[in-house]
Amino acid sequence: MTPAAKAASAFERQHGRAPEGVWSAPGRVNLIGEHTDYNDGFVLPFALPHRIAVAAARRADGMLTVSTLGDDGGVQHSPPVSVADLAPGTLSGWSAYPAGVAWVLRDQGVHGGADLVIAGDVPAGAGLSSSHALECAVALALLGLAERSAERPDIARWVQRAENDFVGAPTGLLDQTASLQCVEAHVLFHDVRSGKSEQVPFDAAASGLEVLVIDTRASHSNTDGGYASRRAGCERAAEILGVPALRDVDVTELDQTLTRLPEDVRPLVRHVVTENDRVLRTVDLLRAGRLADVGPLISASHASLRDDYRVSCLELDIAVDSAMSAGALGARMIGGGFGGSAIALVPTGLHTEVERAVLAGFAARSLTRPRLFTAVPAAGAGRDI
Ligand code: GAF
Repeated sequence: MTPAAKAASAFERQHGRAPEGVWSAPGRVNLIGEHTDYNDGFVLPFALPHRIAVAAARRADGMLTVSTLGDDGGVQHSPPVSVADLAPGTLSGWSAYPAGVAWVLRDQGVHGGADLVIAGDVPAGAGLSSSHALECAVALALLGLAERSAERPDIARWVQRAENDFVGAPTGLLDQTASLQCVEAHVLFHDVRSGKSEQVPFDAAASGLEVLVIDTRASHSNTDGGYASRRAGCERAAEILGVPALRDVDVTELDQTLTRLPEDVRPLVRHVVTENDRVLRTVDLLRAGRLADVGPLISASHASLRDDYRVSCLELDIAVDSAMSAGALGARMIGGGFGGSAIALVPTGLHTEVERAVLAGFAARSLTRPRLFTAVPAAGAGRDI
């Protein structure tokens, strides 16, 4: 059963009536362009087939109820809250995500209460953007119930505000944009500053390749201090350089620019500036149909995230090194880091060897067995039922 069908039938069981609609949104993989979004830079994600679905119906009493269907079939209920009373700091944990979206949409004139039932298959804490998939699906559901249409970039910014100001995670626009704007069979080349996007065709199989996702099962979160401190360092560096954002640092003048900065922020700046450049070079290669040549850029991204940005961890490095040792053309951690997932660009004929090498690398260090799957760009968020 799809997440949408599961959410719909769980809604009927729970509320004794059919939902008015079911909306869903996908998790994402970011091919390249990590920690560039909050520096006004470039990203290149695609949507996963894994989705979070929200079955929803209006309530007349202004209350918001949220029930989540677990993998084991059990249902978890968040305490009902009054939409009118929602305020940052009033909720924490998983229930803060849907409530934060209701809070932010209140300012857009969406006031009504709702019953929401959530089901999904985006692994949580895997760096595949399950929380943003949830928030985007809730946003579409609440807007849909209110019969309000809105532009996807606006919805992405509202969801970002919910995440920043209500949940307390100072994240950028990558994940919401990916979930809301990606389309099947393409990667989304998105310029965060201008808001402009290009759908770039992406058919790895046609090049005899695949994107293997390695969920290390080392749990990842954007709400602890590591993400926020990197972001603050970037903002401090931009201020010292007198530019609006690190996006404005010219890669050809990077070495000289670094000399104007305190030692502690230099590696952060080096990562962001070179990563933006790698995104642009990757897009050029994809437009030229040269996917296999993207491998070294993907690996350079990992080295930069590991050594300069310092957001990798043992499990991510083992995933990347094992995949490369077995013939991957490139591999890197994705998302915020400190856990979560890596990707490897793998010749299809080497899939089994790469998988075996990764599993052996984890087993040799007695680490939890990672989950591996091949990812093909899927559809973005929308209404299912
Ligand atoms: C997390 C954040 F949510 C994104 O905004 C982005 O900064 C990413 O980490 C790193 O590229 O997924």
